[in-house]
Amino acid sequence: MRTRNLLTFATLITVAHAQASTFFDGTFNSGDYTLDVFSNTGNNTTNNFFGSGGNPDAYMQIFESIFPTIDPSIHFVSAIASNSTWVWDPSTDGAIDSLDISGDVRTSTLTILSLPITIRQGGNIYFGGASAGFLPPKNIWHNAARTGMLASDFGKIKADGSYDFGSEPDFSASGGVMTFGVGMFLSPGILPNGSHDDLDMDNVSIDVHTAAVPEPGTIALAAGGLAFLRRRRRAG
Ligand SMILES: [Ca+2]
Repeated sequence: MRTRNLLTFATLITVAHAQASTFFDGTFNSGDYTLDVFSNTGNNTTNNFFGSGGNPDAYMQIFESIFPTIDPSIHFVSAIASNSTWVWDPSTDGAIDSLDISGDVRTSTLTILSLPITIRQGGNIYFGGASAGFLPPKNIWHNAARTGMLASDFGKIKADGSYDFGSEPDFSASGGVMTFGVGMFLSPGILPNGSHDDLDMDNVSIDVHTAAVPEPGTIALAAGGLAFLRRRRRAG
């Protein structure tokens, strides 16, 4: 009796694998941030950095004063503080599936409190926010968080400081390089003439989730065979 393995085979298996990367700031180096402001009525906006008083210690603030000569009922302002170290290139870092954002926010004015995250891409700036609640107590830190944000959850900031939610960033692999940041946005009528709005921020994080991609790191071998039994009988 003789047995022979006639066939063995191996199968290469690729495993879909989703990844996440996190940008975080709780210490706020002023050299990392660049402030851009868009408004239909002019602006008096500053990006301020403090070493104490945050949650804890260092925090960052965007401060907007409304000129006494400006009619607040028409006043739009969008202030964007982009972080030059928060850069994502979809062509090399991967297409983005979704974003999770979180941060501690505080204001000395009684306005709607939220954490606005901004994306600069291809000369445009987009923003999307996480709410910390409607008219929360002022001068108290609140956490604002939102998960699963898609490109459609962001809208483009227009040159006059208003927003267009019909235009969104490109999260695909062919999308341009993105620089993330934070911002503060005032819509008409929020504040009375001659007053101000400020947004303090600490522990800001952005989790970038990439789309599932083939991962060649896992190889599974499977072996099988056909056994042929050949009997020969020889008549003696
Ligand atoms: Ca801090």
